[in-house]
Amino acid sequence: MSKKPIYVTEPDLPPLDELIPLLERIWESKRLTNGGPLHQELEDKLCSMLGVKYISLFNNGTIALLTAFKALKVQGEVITTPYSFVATSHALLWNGIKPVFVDIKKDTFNMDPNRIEEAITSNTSAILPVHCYGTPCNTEKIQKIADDYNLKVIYDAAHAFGVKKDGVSILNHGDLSILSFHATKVFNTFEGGAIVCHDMKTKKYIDNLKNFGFINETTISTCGINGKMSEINSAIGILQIKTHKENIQKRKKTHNEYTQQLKGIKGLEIPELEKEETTHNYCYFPILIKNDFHITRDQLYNNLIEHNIFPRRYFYPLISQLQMYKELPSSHLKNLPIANKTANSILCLPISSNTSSEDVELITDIIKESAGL
Ligand code: T4K
Repeated sequence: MSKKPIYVTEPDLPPLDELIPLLERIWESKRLTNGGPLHQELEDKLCSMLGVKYISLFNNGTIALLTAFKALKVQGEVITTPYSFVATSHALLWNGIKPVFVDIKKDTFNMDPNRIEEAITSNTSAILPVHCYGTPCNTEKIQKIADDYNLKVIYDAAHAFGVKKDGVSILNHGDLSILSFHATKVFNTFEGGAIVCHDMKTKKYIDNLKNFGFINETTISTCGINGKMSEINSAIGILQIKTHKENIQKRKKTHNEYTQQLKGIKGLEIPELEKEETTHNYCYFPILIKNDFHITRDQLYNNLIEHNIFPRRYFYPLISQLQMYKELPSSHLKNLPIANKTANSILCLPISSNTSSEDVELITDIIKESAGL
């Protein structure tokens, strides 16, 4: 039994004394939002840290996603994954776009590129893949299909902050990528998000869209939204950059400790998300609880909760099973066997830069006991 609750994650917080001088700058300037100096500084710093050309900060990842589809004037149908956080598909529905779900690959949890072409119709205008748990999608295959059928690609990269493939940021793929800086993410600004794009013209349009469509005091060019990140959130982000690398290393240590402790348990699979060519961010530690485990996934989930440990079943239920999606033809479970099986066996164990070796030992001891060991 853990004395303190251990949640699926714990946010990184910058030292308060480092925040005070930035708050003083805000108080002095009285510039609280609408693209102030800290907002500009964070955009510049993130571009060089992530290795991307242009970034537009947002007040959260969901509004960034909504805006991305507006920015590219996507309509009709968009091919996406049911195995994600609801925001992925909600962004489509809010834009009046019909999601078309395709199954995932069992080794990556990402959209299976081999299932995309059969889902394309004359109404398809884009693909919305998710780099689930920070594991890169097969960007080459997806881009090839997009090029062949003249489709846009918008990556939901909410989990993929800092992830690289062959030394290059995966945010450089597709037309746009969306990040989330929510409290539960590896890089947080309390609430926040961003769109990464590859040219200045697109960035300008996105910045215009996130500020109601204002060009100047009297000219509103388009039906925009309020998606702006405030100066306080930007200040938090600037400070988080300083400790980010160190925090990822701490997560890596926890990841390795879990892997060491849990290997070889019957019915428990540790997916190999970390590939040689990728720089991982260790945002989640998913395990799969199969039918031949001693108890069911939900019994294990409840056992852990009884011990004051709070893992999460990300992503159960599938988005396609939710009331607002389940009548879509592509939501039929026959179309999504791997996603369905995965949703029923997934468990994300607690991981953060504050997870201690003792926490891991406690959690893995309960799992071993639950496995009848
Ligand atoms: N696309 C994908 C693929 C996403 O995963 C997400 C968000 C988005 C898009 C949308 O981005 P945002 O609009 O959120 O920027 C959480 C997060 O709220 C959500 O951001 C995230 N994905 C999703 C995977 O997880 P919940 O409902 O599980 O959050 P909650 O509040 O239950 O938090 C989980 C645990 O974290 C808590 O038990 C304790 C800890 N926690 C949480 C908060 C909010 C803290 O310690 N402090 C905190 O302030 O959705």
